[in-house]
Amino acid sequence: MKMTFRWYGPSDPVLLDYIRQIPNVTGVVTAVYDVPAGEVWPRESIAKLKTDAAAYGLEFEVVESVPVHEDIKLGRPSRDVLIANYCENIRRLGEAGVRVICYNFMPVFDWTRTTLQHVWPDGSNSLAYYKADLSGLDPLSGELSLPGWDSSYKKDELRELFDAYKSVDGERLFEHLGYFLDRVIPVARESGVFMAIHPDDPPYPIFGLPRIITDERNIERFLKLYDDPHNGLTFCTGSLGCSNKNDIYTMLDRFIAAGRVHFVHARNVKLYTDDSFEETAHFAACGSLDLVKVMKLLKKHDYTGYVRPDHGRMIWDETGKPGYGLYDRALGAMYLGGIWDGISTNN
Ligand SMILES: [Mn+2]
Repeated sequence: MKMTFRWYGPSDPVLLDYIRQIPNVTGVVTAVYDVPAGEVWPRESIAKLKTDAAAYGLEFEVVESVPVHEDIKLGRPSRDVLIANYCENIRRLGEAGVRVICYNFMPVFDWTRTTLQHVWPDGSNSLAYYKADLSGLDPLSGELSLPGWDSSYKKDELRELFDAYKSVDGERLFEHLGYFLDRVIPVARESGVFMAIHPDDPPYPIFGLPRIITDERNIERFLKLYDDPHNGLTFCTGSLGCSNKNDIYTMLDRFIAAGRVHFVHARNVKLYTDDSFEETAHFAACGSLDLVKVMKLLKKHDYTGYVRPDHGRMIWDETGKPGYGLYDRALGAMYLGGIWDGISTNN
C-alpha cells in the first residue's frame, strides 16, 4: 500500500511543503490542469509536476485525471482524433514514470453534490447530496451551479449536450466506452500504465443522463469489455458506498482478488435510505462505511497499489477547495495509516 495525497498543482493552497509533513504519505496525485480535455499535455508540464514533487521528496506516480472528452462518450466521429491524443498522453505519462491514470466516463457532470457546506454540530462542514434538492433543479435554466462540474459551459452548449445525450442510453454509453478501451488499453499496456476508471459519483443517473460505472454487475461488465489488468478500477469507497444497493466490501474483495484495483479512494459517508448522503470524517463511527474493514481487505490481498484519503471536511477554520482542504484529509491519512500499522503487526 502506498499512501498518496491529491495536490492541485502550484495554485493549490495545500502546499507540497505541508503534504510532505504528513507521516506515511509518499506521493502526490495530480494532473496538468490547464490543458482542455481532448488535447495533448506538454511534456514540460508533466516533467514540472514530477520535479516539483521530487523537490519535496514526493513521488508522482498517479494522475487524476486525464479527462475524457464528451465527443468520445457521445461516440461522435471526432472521437478518433481525441482518442489518439489521449493515447499520446498515456505514452508521455508512462515515460515520466506515471503508473496509474484515474479517469471517469460520466456524461457532462463530474461528481455532483447539492451543497458544499453542510454544517455539523461540531462546527465543521462538508459536502452533501440531498436527492430532494436536486429534483427541483433544471440543468438548462442557465442558473445551475453545482460543485464538481464544469461551470464554464454556456447555456446553449449545455442544451446541445443534453440533446446529444438523448440518443445515448446506458447501452450506447457502454459501447462507446468499449470503443475507447479497445484503443487505449493496448497503449497503456505498452507504456506500463494501469488505467483506473473512477466509479460514477453518485452511482445513479442524474438529470436523465446515463451512468454506468455504478454497481457490481456493471463494473464486472466494464472489466470484461477489455479483459486485461491494465483495464482497472479506482475503487472509491465513498462513491460506490452512497448507494444502498452496493456492498462495497464484497465488491472490493472480489475486484482486488481479480487484480483489477490499482487505486483506492478512502472516504466515509453517512448514507440515508433514499441514497442521499453527507460526507463525514474518515472514522468508521462517523459514517455508514467501515474503513477498518476496507483496510483489512487491502491487507488480506497484500495490496501494493495506491491509496489516498478522499474528500475531507473543512475544520479548524480552513478555507479552500471544497473537499480538498489539508487538515481533515491529513487526519484521514493518519487514521488509514494507523489502521494499516495496527493490522500489520504480529502482536
Ligand atoms: Mn473518489
